Amino acid sequence: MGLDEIIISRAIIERFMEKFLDNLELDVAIVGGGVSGLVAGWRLAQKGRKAAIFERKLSVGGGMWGGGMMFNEIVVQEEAKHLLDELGITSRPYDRGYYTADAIESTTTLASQAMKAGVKIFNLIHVEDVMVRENRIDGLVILWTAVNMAGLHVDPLTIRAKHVIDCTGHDVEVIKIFLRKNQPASLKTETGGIMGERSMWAEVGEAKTVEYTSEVYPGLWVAGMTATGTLGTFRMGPIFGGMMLSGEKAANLIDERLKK
Ligand code: 48F
Repeated sequence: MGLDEIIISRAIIERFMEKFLDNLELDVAIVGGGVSGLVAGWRLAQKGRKAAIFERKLSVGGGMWGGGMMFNEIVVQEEAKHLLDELGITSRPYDRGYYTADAIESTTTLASQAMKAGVKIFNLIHVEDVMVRENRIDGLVILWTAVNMAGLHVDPLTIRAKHVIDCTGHDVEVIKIFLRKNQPASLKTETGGIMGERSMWAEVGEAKTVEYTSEVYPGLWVAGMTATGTLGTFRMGPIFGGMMLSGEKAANLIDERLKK
């Protein structure tokens, strides 16, 4: 066949715009395409919910690519092994309930399964704010990452969502922005504010991160390291079961809520 550059350009623009327009109104907007965000998106899409992930970087996967200190293997504990199996990620038993998996296979398979389940991923988009209506989160304010990096004076666009999950990891980005812009709003935490991440203690950190995965303000949820940092517990380091279980828990809780 002959190739026409303009047809190629038109195909990209039209198909992207179709996808983008179709995702302006969502059941769930997930901020951050790292481990917890991808698992949450995967599970929500499996349950038939309209969910999309907004990731500011070129690639999704967050902290999973690099394993521990760039040794590209991840460790997952027994409690989350069912998720590796369900996703089709090859794992190997290591010792008494610990499993290892290749970090690249884990990341690419998770992203692929999330997309195949039906979640849409928009990369290169920075979430810079939320929309709030009558004491409830109403959606996201988004801008191209490149615009943000260049410091250009360009106004953003918006996504309406019934629920927003902050899966931005250690940065706790959406929660921070929300608190800064909506004083005197407070979160469902001990102080009403961000409790802060503590030093490393894998066992407690993993369990608490899953326990703390919750709605901290009407319509605003925390999962993954954002739950760790918002409700305040120990970091867990290079073990990924808690992140995966946290994403799954957020999806299940929101799905239940959407049924009401
Ligand atoms: O860091 P990340 O994977 O978060 P997570 O799901 O998992 C944490 C683990 O990777 C690891 C760990 C435990 O094993 O300690 O660090 O909690 O993914 C966070 C994603 O959010 C994106 C960021 O680029 C990354 O891919 N992100 C952060 N801020 C924004 C954002 C933002 N404002 N807008 C869009 N994406």
